[in-house]
Amino acid sequence: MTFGTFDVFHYGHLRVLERAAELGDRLLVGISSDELNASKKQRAPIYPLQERMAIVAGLKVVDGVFVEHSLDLKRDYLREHHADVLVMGDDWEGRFDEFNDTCEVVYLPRTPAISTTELIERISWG
Ligand code: C2G
Repeated sequence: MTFGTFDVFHYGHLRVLERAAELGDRLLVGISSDELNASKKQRAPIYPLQERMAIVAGLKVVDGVFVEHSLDLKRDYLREHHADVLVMGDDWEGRFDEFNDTCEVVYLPRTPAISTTELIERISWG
């Protein structure tokens, strides 16, 4: 299982999902709600939740998606879906170690030099 906003989907998102998929039999992805994203990133996402879910759900390596309503519900999501492994990019290194009592926690190196924030800035330069 992994989580994210996956707004303005890019190669870094694809790479973490592909590597996460290699760590188990099925990959489920929690997609942050528009409200959760606004609190995490201090801005509304470019793409609404339904579109962000459809893009991730359409990927060959993804078996299912669900809505992540709050960062505080992560243990519930892990239990509800019987997750064996929680996978996150290493910008979250250490932040989810508390879940080691529920599942394996794996942090993967981020893909360098690409982020949604940076893409938005590049595009806005015109
Ligand atoms: N990511 C990556 N390389 C990048 C950009 C992102 O590996 N260049 C990874 C992040 O580390 C994360 C995933 O892609 O694991 C999704 O990134 P975001 O959509 O920015 O998600 P985030 O805001 O980190 O939300 O409950 C956890 C949060 O919902 C995670």
